[in-house]
Amino acid sequence: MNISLMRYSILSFIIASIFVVTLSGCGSYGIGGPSEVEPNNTMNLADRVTGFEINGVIGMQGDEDWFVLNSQEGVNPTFIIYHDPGVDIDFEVYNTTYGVTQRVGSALGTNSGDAVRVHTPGQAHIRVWAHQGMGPYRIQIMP
Ligand SMILES: [Ca+2]
Ligand SMILES: [Ca+2]
Repeated sequence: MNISLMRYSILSFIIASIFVVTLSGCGSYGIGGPSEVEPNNTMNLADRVTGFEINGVIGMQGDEDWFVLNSQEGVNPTFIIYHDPGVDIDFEVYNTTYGVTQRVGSALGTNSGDAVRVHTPGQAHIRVWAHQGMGPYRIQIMP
């Protein structure tokens, strides 16, 4: 590779990198996982989940992911979260009955495999965030 070609390659790489960083930082929401469409950082923007698994990504510092369930969880579901070691991703569950929203449980431990069993007679929402680090996570829903 001659010098000018190398310069061109390096320049292209830098421009491409800036482009990717700009895109992923767009609106400060970060990239999403298969179960989510960013932005979903508030309860009003929650992504609807109809299955029994949520696959998301805490894509950047401050990313928060909200999901609304479709009643597939039943009234006494257990939620288990899995994530990479060295990353601390937490979640909490909210129940809304007759327009009143209450937090009914949270998994604030540091380990992958943290679980919580809750009572959700109404509409269930899940809020996910990172206490430390960032990366992908999976939440299993067990009715
Ligand atoms: Ca996300
Ligand atoms: Ca988000």
